Amino acid sequence: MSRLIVVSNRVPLPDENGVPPAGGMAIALKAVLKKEHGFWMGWSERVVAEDAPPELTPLQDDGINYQLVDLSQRDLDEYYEGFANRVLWPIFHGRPDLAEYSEARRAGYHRVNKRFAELLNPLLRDDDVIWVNDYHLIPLAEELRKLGCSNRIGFFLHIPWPPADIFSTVPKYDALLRGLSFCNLVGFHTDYDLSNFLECLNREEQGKRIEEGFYAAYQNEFRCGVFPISIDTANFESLAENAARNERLQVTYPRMVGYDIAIGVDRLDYSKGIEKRIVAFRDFLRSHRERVDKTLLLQITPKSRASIPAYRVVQKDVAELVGRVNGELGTVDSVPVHYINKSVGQSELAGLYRKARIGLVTPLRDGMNLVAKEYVASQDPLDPGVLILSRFSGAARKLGAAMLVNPYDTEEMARTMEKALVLPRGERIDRWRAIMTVLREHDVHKWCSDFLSSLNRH
Ligand code: GDG
Repeated sequence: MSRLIVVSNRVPLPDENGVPPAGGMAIALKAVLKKEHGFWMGWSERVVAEDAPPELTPLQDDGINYQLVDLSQRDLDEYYEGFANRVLWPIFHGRPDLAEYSEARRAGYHRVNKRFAELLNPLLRDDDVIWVNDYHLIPLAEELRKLGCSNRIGFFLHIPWPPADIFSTVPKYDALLRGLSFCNLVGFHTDYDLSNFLECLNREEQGKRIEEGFYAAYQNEFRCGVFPISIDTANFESLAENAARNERLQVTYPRMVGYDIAIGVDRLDYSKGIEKRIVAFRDFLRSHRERVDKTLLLQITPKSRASIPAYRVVQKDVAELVGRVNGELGTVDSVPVHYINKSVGQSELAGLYRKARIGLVTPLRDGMNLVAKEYVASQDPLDPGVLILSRFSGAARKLGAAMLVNPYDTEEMARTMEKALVLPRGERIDRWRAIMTVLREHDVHKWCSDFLSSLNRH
């Protein structure tokens, strides 16, 4: 029987408190792995000496087999934090001005991908199917092929693929395009990402469409496709429905009763548009003074990549902005922006989504954005809140029934907040139903099975 081998930088093991990760992707892939008896390979989160011999540590948790790779501090600095998060992440999100390229980082990225391949290859059986996830591991398929691996390899990109002019600001970008051509299937969230990728191939005069969905480049032939990721919709619906019993929510929510809540939930990242959202909220309150003391923005923002300078800047800027807005519009007994710089539990989060009249999901650029989908799935069907969604998120492509906004236009966002708050219940229900039809048909299990059946097809 063929096995599924999932490879990603991080693996979904429980945290130090034994809490399993809440992400839909982990839930869906774990369900498939349980059936197909494969394993999940990724970084062990252990940092070892540079001269430690490379080895894999097997581990079992919750019925899933893992194979874990240790990395040295230099590996992390160059591969993970360096090339992946300081070069690829900003450029793929349209911010080449924030990229901090160095040749050492690029070399470290390729070195760690090669090491992943050398460790994985001896474990493979002939009919294993390999699913590589995300921008950390773009060169992995090529490294595996160099070692003689002829297994089926699929790659899925969780972040946007940028337009060709932006992509080509990555020094030696050609190696990334060539690397992906060694896969059998390359998957993206949206048609736009796919067409950007194909444009990059064409510019190199490498890419050629052979037939629908099949392409040739760098002497390789491979399939490309669009697979919009989603959430475990049914699970989120019942989580939100039952959240009223959540102990934390029973303590926190009573303090917000009587307020119209707008909720934002994002890792603290410059791509998420948090500052422009707060400015828009401030402008909305400035032009609707009657709503001050009656409306609050609950911004839940766990820290992320705090050792990277661009992230420290956004952390400081957001905190200062929140202080200024609360200073200007707060009163003795109320503050307009509740800014929480840490993570909250998933059941409490689902309960807070349900209580919020507005879901504010306004990234400047986002591959998909799962928060948008979680917010809608958490609503009370008889009295749902309204999703305000950035046009530049992958989610906007299928969720046209949300109120779509340009996240750079803070005045438009402010006006849309007022419109959302006065939207009649009938229209809120219509919009909610239209989105739920999409989310129920296209949940994360469908994402997973669509990708795997395309990978297994020939
Ligand atoms: C990347 C792409 C793409 C956040 N804060 C808390 C919390 N979260 C959870 C949310 C959601 C997840 O984290 C964030 O997912 P997103 O999709 O919004 O964003 P990224 O982390 O940037 O993910 C993105 C995704 O990959 C999948 O392909 O959609 O475009 O950038 O699930 O709920 N969860 C809890 N507490 C928090 O405080 N429990």
